[in-house]
Amino acid sequence: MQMDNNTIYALATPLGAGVAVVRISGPKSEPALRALFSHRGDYESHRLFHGNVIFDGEIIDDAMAVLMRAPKSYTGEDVAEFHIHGSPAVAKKLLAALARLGLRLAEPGEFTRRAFENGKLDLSAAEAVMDLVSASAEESAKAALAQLKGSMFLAVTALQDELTDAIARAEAGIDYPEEDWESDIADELRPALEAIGARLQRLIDSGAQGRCLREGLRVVLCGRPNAGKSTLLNALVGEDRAIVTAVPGTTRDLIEEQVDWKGIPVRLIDTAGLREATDEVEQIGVGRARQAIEEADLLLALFDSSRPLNDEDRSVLSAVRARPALAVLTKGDLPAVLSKDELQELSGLPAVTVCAREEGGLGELEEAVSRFFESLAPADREQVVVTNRRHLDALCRAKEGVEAARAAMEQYDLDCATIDLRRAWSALGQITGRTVDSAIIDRIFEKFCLGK
Ligand SMILES: Nc1nc2c(ncn2[C@@H]2O[C@H](COP(=O)(O)OP(=O)(O)OP(=O)(O)O)[C@@H](O)[C@H]2O)c(=O)[nH]1
Ligand SMILES: [Mg+2]
Repeated sequence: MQMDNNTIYALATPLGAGVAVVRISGPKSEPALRALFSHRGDYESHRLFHGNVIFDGEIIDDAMAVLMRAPKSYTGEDVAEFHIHGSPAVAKKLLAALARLGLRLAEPGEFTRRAFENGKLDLSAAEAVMDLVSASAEESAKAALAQLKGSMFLAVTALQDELTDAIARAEAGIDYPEEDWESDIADELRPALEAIGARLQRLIDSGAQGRCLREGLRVVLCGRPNAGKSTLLNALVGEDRAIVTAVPGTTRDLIEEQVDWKGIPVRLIDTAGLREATDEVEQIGVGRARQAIEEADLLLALFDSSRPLNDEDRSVLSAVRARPALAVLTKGDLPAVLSKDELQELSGLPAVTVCAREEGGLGELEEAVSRFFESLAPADREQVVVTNRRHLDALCRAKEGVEAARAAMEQYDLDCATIDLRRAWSALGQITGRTVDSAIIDRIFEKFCLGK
């Protein structure tokens, strides 16, 4: 076979798994398959054949192989796959054989890039492939899969189409500046732009849950020294992660552990007890705790049920005021001085009682956290959830453009409004790939791993 730079190959599975898949895409896929696989005769498309992988007279492996003819394949080109045993030695031999046949090792993301270029995937779906490959928890994977199926693409393409209409109408007003036209057009466009702005806002709002799916829900444990924060963290992660002592002010640094609750990725963060610290190390620790409280998605404010509420507790209450928070009564095994009703009354927060030492109430706490997470979801179940930061940025820029256009419209300034609407349109193009410049596309595919 001749050198062929257009046919690429790569190992598509991680090394060391039970089965390894070597994927080939391009015009020489079938000749390469025939050169290396023992099956003779016809390769019916999309059918798995059993046989030997042979190169230079040596049987490399007993394997399965499949040919997927263009255009019904992942990349839209002819694609062949070898499903071989997972030994690194076998995979290495097969990859070396493909190189000897003159095929080229794929660059990271090159298969998915070809799929995009051949119209098999839109840009948001291509990015979803990457999110799906790296998703750690079930809910994150589900959101990526929905995006892969194109729901994001459809929603944003529809918005782009409506903006195209609006731009065309506004331009008509500029081209035929007869009397009163401009105000007629502005009146006509006002409700359309308001609706587009509202839909953009809904997508942006869904980003709160989307970001939590991508990066994990940041749940910060805070409270006065000795409230039982570190004990609770240890009980929730099921190991002795943080030091626990009876000395108030034990924890100084932030301690973070990731858990998976009902498919939601949760980042639990233990902090130093909040008080007026005198020693320098503790002061730094309290500063970090306050910073973590600022950045939390959800606060768990801990109160010792066996002690009366003191000034430190009251300053904890003011630190969590107006933030998303749950009150947690700790040390449920000790005689209670502070009751749940009293705490709910004082804090205005829903409260949960736990006994971390005996692992009591932990299920109820997990329930409360996952209910909070659900509350971040858009009310409409059909609504697309934005999980990708780049998409969120683009949506925010589009929203700004639409708002600027609405303001310009109020001044009957159709020139400015058109420029703003075009800006909004291009921002959305960065999600759908319509008008995306190639620099952006390069940046997206670079982040892919090999074989995808
Ligand atoms: N009886 C009982 N004691 C507990 C429980 N949880 C924590 N304690 C005790 O309370 C003390 C303080 O617990 P920690 O978990 O270190 O408290 P903390 O909030 O992390 O304290 P700092 O790191 O100092 O801010 C320790 O002596 C724990 O053993 C509980 O559920 N029951
Ligand atoms: Mg602690």
